[in-house]
Amino acid sequence: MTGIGTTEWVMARCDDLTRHSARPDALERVYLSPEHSAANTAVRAWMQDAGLDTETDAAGNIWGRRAADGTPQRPATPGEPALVLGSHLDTVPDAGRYDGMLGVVLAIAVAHRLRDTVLPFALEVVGFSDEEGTRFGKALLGSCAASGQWDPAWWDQADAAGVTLREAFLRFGLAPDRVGDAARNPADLVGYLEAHIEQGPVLEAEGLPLGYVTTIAGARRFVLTVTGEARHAGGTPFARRRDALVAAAHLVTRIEELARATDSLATVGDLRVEPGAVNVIPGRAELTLDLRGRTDAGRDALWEQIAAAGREIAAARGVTFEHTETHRAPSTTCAPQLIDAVASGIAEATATTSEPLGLWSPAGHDGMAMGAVTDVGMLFLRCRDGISHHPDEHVDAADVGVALEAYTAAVLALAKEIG
Ligand code: HGY
Ligand code: MN
Ligand code: MN
Repeated sequence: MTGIGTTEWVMARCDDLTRHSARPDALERVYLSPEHSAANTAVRAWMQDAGLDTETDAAGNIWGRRAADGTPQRPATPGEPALVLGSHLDTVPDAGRYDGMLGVVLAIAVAHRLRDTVLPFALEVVGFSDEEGTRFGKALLGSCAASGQWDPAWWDQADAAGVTLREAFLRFGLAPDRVGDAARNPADLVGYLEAHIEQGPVLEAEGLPLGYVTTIAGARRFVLTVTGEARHAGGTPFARRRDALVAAAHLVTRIEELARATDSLATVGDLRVEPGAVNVIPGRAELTLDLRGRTDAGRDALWEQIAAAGREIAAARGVTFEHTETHRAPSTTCAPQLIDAVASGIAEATATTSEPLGLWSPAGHDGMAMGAVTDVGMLFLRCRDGISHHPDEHVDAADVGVALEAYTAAVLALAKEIG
């Protein structure tokens, strides 16, 4: 592969990965899909071009590894702790091409740049298979498997077509009862260092191409169900109605009111109504709720207020309110040693004397799972107008070039520190 490890190569690979989509008109690549398999195949080849031996683990994550002396080595080879670089390859519906994918491709490029450099640790690159949780609800499934946090209760989560996670595993060629084999031994890990677009406006507002992450916001996700009575839109006077959609609409605006009064964030991303006919009063409304906060306590306090509001609205409108939690991940503080390495990498790459900027990430990342087994650090890249989870997601090639230098320098700074 010509130019491997260059900015042009990185940008072109992110473009390549947009080919592996479930839709011809938009980018959508979910866990255990044919597109997931195709993306893994493409990334595996690029890892091998970068001098890594590769393997798909028992949860569908794609890994590459080289030993400390630079020789290709089977991923998860015990005995030589590894620094893991990487991000995720799955997407939200109608996604941008950099959320996740840029981090995986940058990690491969850094591995190539260091292929002839002896390090005090092995180097691994991972493409996690399900950070978004788009298909089954629970997010971070790939990194939860890698960090030994798989919960058997997840097997029965089903996608929109009713295919359970267990069934999807089998169809993908994975063995559900072997998912535990993906768990990495903490003793075999030096740390997890991810590069990712900021997915927010701060770096652009500060006029900076890069920053380091201090903490990643903790997240919880729910399905909220409001049940009333489906009735004739003409024959049912208002006094007799138990309209699930009107009650849900009140709840949606109440959720925003409550969240705006805190420093947490709440989003209702999807609302489905049954039976969904123009002349039938909705009998059932199902909403998704995404909650995240600077602290888990703040996030959880907001949830208690939202649940209380749901109960109040249900009582007032004669409907029922139920909730199911589908995902929870703790706020994660990045390790000082990795923060120092990333900050020194940024300082070297941007040749500035000013202190690199540290910022918290309201966006979730695989580091929230990997933090259970190893130190976590993140390098953020500026993205235009903070846009993400949208096809207009954009990074400047110049910023990617600086990130390549900073990411490489961060690995070398850590090597020097540890070596
Ligand atoms: O939802 C998030 O914050 C991440 O993009 N999965
Ligand atoms: Mn995302
Ligand atoms: Mn992401």
